[in-house]
Amino acid sequence: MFKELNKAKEIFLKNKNNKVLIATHIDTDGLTSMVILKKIVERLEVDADFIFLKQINEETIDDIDFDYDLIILADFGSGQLSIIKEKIEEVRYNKKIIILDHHQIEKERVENIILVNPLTENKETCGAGVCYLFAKAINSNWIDLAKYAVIGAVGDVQNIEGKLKSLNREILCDAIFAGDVVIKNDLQLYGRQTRPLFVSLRYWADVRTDLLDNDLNIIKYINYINKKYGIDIDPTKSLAKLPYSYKKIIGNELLIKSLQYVPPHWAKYVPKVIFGEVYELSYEDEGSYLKDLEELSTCINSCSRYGDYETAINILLGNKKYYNKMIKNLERHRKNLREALNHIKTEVEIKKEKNFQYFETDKIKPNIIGIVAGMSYTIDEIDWQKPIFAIAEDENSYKVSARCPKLLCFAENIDLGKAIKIASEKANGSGGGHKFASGAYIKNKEEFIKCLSEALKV
Ligand SMILES: [Mn+2]
Repeated sequence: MFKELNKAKEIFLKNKNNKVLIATHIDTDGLTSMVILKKIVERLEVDADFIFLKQINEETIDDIDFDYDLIILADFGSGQLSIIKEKIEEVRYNKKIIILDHHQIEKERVENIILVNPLTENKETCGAGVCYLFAKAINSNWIDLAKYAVIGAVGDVQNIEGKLKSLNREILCDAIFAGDVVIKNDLQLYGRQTRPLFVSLRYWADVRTDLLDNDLNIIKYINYINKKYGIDIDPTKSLAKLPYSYKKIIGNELLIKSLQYVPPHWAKYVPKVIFGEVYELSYEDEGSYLKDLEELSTCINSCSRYGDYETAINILLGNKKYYNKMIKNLERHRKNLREALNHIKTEVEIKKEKNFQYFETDKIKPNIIGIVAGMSYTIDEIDWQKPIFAIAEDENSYKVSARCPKLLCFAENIDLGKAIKIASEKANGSGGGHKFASGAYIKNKEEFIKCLSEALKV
């Protein structure tokens, strides 16, 4: 990979005075990739244009203008090598393409493509992580960009096991050394800075207990803990405001409770979904939506998933003028998620198969269907010990998003990325992703469902 990084750097510097096109994905990782690349071209005074793409496929490949002297793709491209190759041949593109990515690599050798991907040496980082390593290859002093890679890694849930590892760990160290990011140990509950504790507990779905979506039980539970330990946890305070000693007590109690709800062979993985590291931006205010990286990632998604890249990028760049706009976007995003969940609860049939479950809808927009699929584990009717596939209509095809609980992923060795790739290719589509979260675009949903059960066994 470092050989490829150096090659990429060499070619980039050779094109310093030429026209460069940079295309990135639209999620948090794609946007942080874009910010890093934007900083690089600014610092080197390179003339570059930027575009965002939801994905690369036979149709969207035409949105990439092959008149540029150099094309850089970030946070996608590895899985679309044959589509890119076809296009290169069609337009007789004889210049270079640099791919900075971390997705599964399609087995296809393409001349003129420099592929930088940590999977080639079994390491882990996100798209923005690869962009950061690219930046560092150019100038090793640019550790001020490391924080964007850490945000990208959290956005891509690479901290799934409670901490960032592998290359992400090294990048995290740079971000800490630069003074931008701090690590804390905390409970793995969402909303550490901005939600009352009882709300964080309400939506905690990594283990389905009697606390899920049940405020009355949560308040009783906190009272019980307070009495048992002679302490005074205030459930209306955010997690970030609680003393560490209280969090340890809550965590231990949560562990004891959770163990009653999981199959025996899952038990050893439960601590990982309760305790772990969290990451914060050192320079943001306590209680701000931008402080905790998980929450920040939601903010970025709430802009970028609806096409408001300007706000997302400016928030990442620290431009506070965009804070109110972002909050408005966040409120709209939350409202859409709430409505989508309600729609699943009341109007959608959850179809249960032996080793998975799925639902179909034409009411949830493809841009949030993946997030909604993940949140659907807060719904009673969804079996929390099986993967879920959500199928949404998208113009003339279907967008499928798959999710599974972290514990299922740890204990059962499920690989949703592999499964969705196999099944989607049999359904006139394409897809891929990670073990616990993946997505696809397909034409034939009956065929897709038919193939899925087998694909999940591979
Ligand atoms: Mn990514």
